[in-house]
Amino acid sequence: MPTAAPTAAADPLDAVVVGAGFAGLYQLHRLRGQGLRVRVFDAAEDVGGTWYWNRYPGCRCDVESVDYSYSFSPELDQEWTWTERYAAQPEILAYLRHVADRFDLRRDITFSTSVTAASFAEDRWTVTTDGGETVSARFLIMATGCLSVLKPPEVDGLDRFAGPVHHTGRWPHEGVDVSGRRVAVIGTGSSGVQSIPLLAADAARLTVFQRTPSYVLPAHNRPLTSEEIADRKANYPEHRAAARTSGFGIPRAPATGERALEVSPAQRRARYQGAYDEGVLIALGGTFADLRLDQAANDTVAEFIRGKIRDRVADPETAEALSPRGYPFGTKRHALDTGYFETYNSEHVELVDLRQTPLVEVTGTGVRTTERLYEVDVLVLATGFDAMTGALLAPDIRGRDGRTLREAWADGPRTHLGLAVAGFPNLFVITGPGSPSVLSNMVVSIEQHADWIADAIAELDRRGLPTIEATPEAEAEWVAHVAELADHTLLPKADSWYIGANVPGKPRVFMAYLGGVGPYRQRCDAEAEAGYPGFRLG
Ligand code: NA7
Repeated sequence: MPTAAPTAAADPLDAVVVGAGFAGLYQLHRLRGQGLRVRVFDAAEDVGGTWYWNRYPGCRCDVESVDYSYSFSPELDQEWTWTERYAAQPEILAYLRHVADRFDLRRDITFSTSVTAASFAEDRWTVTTDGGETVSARFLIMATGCLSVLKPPEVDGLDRFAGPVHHTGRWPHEGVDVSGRRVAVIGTGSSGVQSIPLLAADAARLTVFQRTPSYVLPAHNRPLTSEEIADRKANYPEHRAAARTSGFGIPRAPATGERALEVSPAQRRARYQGAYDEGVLIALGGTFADLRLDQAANDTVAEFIRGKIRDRVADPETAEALSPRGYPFGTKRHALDTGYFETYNSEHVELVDLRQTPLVEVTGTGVRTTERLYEVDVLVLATGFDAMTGALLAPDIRGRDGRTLREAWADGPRTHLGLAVAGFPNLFVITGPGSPSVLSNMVVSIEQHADWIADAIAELDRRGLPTIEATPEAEAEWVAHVAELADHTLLPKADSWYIGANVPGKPRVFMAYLGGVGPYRQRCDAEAEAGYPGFRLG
């Protein structure tokens, strides 16, 4: 039975939250807990965000399950039991569905609905959806995820291809049967690295089109033992607390401060080998203090990884083509793999090096490079996302005086603390540009932001104030600080999605805060404790 769409007047919401992934679910739970009326919109048919959409074979998190999970509920920690060291997508989605049910979140979520526009006037946001609905709320909270708007490859003819074309970020729910078929994969970032071994296992022939080889380290994924689970369940509070003050949102022993070139080559190698064997995303980068800072130091770890690729790939030419060169380790997102390099030892798997023979077009029957046409039946695009700003700029968001967010960010994203934007009162961004976000354990960063936002709203309500807005001065200072931290490192050197380089025409601005999760939390807490000096409270 159709229901009447609520009108702005009939539906005096406190907050609209856009997105029902890790961020939106927890934000809803928090705000509801302080008695606010909240409505969440999500384009998907169910909760899950990135874990709803990314269903490609092999999709799994590369932060350990026991770290990549909510910390806000000790009961949830005890009830939920992860089965693998690195949970696969179906298990993470099941976890988020469980969270939605357990905390009765679905009743405030409208699914299959995108927010298309939002404008601020008279202390409220008016939010419009693609369902034609308009709602009004005091606060607009973007929980849209950092990697949710797809980036297709820049190649002509995709629409001419006769067979199925699937982006890894929109994989069909029923799966894709590639058995006996010739499959092409374009892209060798995390999604390519994870899916290629499984696609190869079923396909008759697999052709991988690689533009930039990734630094790839073994995940050493495995089932968790009952002892490990019992131990973690007994120690969750300590572990969660350590995550919150750590550098990446993952508890690790503090770095020693030792520099890579201070030790002998044998000592260096032993240190790298130990980290390589650990199978932890941040272990290798944490072996020496200067790997992110000094090219010569970084060269040593890059060469160590290239040596491992030579060990794992039988054909020397293929090994060389798979070896990352020309950008430092850790400056583009590296990946954890299970059997990635060994896949290229199979007769039916072929690597096409697009640096030697660039893509020309997709035809009705396959993919053409400058060298030849590769005929295939299925085309897989593992070509990534319009990262960090894509989903924030997709709706038409208008702040004070009708100024659009697209105008405000024409030269790159600008935020105060990655949380708020000058000229856009009562708009909050969860894990926005200028916060640790993608350079951290996302769940830890999400919880921190959702808590900070909920506390800020509670403070406004306590003081009876309608609005909170970042000042242009605080924003400018924060933008400069984020850039300065990045410029101190090797990270801006690479053409990565951290800096917008994967999307033609996107401003080249380093978008993540590099000061670390713990110090960043302290900075945000200090802002609140000092009465929000970087904000105007109206
Ligand atoms: P990524 O990491 O952005 O990887 C995309 C890959 O697709 C990467 O190898 C790109 O090469 C390649 N690509 C993109 N456009 C093209 C074109 N036009 N031609 C050829 N190759 C292309 O996305 P993922 O989905 O793998 O991973 C996203 C994140 O998910 C990951 O970082 C983790 O945080 C989890 P390029 O490097 O641009 O030369």
